[in-house]
Amino acid sequence: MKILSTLLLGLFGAGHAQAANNCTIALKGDDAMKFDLKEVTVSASCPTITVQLSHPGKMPAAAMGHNVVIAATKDMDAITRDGIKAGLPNNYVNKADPRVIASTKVIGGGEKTSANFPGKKLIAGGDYTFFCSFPGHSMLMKGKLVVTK
Ligand SMILES: [Cu+2]
Repeated sequence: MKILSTLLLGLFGAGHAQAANNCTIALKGDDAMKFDLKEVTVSASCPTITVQLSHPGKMPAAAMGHNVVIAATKDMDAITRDGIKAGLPNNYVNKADPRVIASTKVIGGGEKTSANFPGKKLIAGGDYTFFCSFPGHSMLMKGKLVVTK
């Protein structure tokens, strides 16, 4: 029993060490208007952070489209409001908005997309949120982006 718990501790320890240097934000957004994760941890020391989004649903982008926007939590509401004005042709993001740290295009069921940004755009310990800026979705489709050094 003692050996087993030591082994488990070892596994958990390794898992945490890996998470500390994570450079990928991988999310799924489905027809139920949900992301599969509520929290993702990335490192500000990553030269490049990759945002990966897949939509395992069936509904088209115009009806149940999803994107991923990375921003400071305090900017989420304003970015979402401006994104609605920008519309679907602009992926519900105002491209000139300096508050948007990163964003993917809007995809529908069966599609995948990704976007990259430098880790240095994030500050370790900062208050960041990932969310979908499709109108009405950020109420449910959001999560905490934890940033380590
Ligand atoms: Cu969405």
